[in-house]
Amino acid sequence: LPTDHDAPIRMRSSDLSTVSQEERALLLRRPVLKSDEMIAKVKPIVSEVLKRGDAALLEFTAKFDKAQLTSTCIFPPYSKSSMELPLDVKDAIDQAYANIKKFHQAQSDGSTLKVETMPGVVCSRFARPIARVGLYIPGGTAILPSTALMLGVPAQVAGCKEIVFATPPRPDGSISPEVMYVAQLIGASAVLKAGGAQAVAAMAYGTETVPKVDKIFGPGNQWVTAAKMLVQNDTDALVSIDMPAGPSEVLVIADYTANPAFVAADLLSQAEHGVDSQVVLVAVSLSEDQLSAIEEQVDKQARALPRVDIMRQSVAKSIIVKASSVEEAIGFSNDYAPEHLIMHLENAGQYVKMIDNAGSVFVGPYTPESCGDYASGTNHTLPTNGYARQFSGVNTLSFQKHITSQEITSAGLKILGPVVATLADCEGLGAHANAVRIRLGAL
Ligand code: HSO
Ligand code: ZN
Repeated sequence: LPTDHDAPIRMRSSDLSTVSQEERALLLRRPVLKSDEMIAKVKPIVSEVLKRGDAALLEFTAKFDKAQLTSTCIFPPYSKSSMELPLDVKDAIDQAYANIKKFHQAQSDGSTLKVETMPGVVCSRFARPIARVGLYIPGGTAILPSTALMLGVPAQVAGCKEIVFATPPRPDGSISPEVMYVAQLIGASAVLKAGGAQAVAAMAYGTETVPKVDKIFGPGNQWVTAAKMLVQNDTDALVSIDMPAGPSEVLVIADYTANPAFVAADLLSQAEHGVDSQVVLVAVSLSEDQLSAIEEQVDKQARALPRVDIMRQSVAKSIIVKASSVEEAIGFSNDYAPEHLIMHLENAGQYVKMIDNAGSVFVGPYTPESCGDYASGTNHTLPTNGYARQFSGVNTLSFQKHITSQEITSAGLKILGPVVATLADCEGLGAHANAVRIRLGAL
């Protein structure tokens, strides 16, 4: 479609004080994802990889990524030439790695939880790494070595034994040096040169050369997301996934203290991700002048940025919601459950306790989302599409599972046994009751 380059790059406005319940519900909605249709489309790709392994994988890579490969994976030791980078980029990756590692190490659950529920009845719980994980690193319109860090670091910190990266190769068959450098930093055991549904299938089932994994992580386009959903439901694959993924989104709450240029910059940093990015500004009692200042900045900054054509489309689908108090704004945000929430508010920190639903929160004028996207330490793989209501972002515990354990002494069984026998009788499960009584009889 031809775009009108003179048309202003601007968002639509609504006012919470005048919208009906139905209109408010529409403001909270994301564009519908047709997951059934997509699952039907990826099914043949997934079955081909399951049936024909490497041969199918290489054919799909030739077809979709235009890369003619002779092997599916790169295994360590990775060559120095595959990760050659300018020194400033290397240093920046190293600093991001250190910060992300520090924050994710602090989340690691190394201790054993132990509780004596009755005298002689000790219950405990401890974490173990998921042995083999597959990390999908999108290619597409931007290379995302930051996603390699966000998935790779917690996998490494959690102690996963096998960490497989998957990322679409460039047409010459190579992988970006940034991604290779991160693979080396986090100790990835293989880099699968494939993308899309075919990469997900290869990791879910394994092929002659691609290691099978136990859990698949990472954002991706609709094909990747649908393939993840499909393999998760296949008991033969015996694989789980991190979370349902949808287009990236940000909700910015701004009051009269907000710097219009900062607000606009934050909105655009999310809008540049893709034409389907969701950007919402909740304006708290802003005057018309203050609102126009933000709108002018959106238009002006967007025109000067390299991905203006993407932003033109995503901004056009985005909304400004007028609220008359911070409480009303946060109430709307909690109902929207944004992936990212940025608070340009006077004393923003005092409102964090009111946030019930959000993937990650950015507090105050000097905390751009970009810092969390790359290098402050928090993870950028976060729940979208309203799933922040029930999902956490990727974190160290996403790469571990918990095992419970119990040890009961004979004294413990004397007091707990009768309780269990009664309940087992109640359910008519005599063998359960017997397993207790046979011991009580021996005591
Ligand atoms: N904002 C994106 C993550 C990202 N940003 C990667 C830049 N690179 C989704 O949370
Ligand atoms: Zn981003």
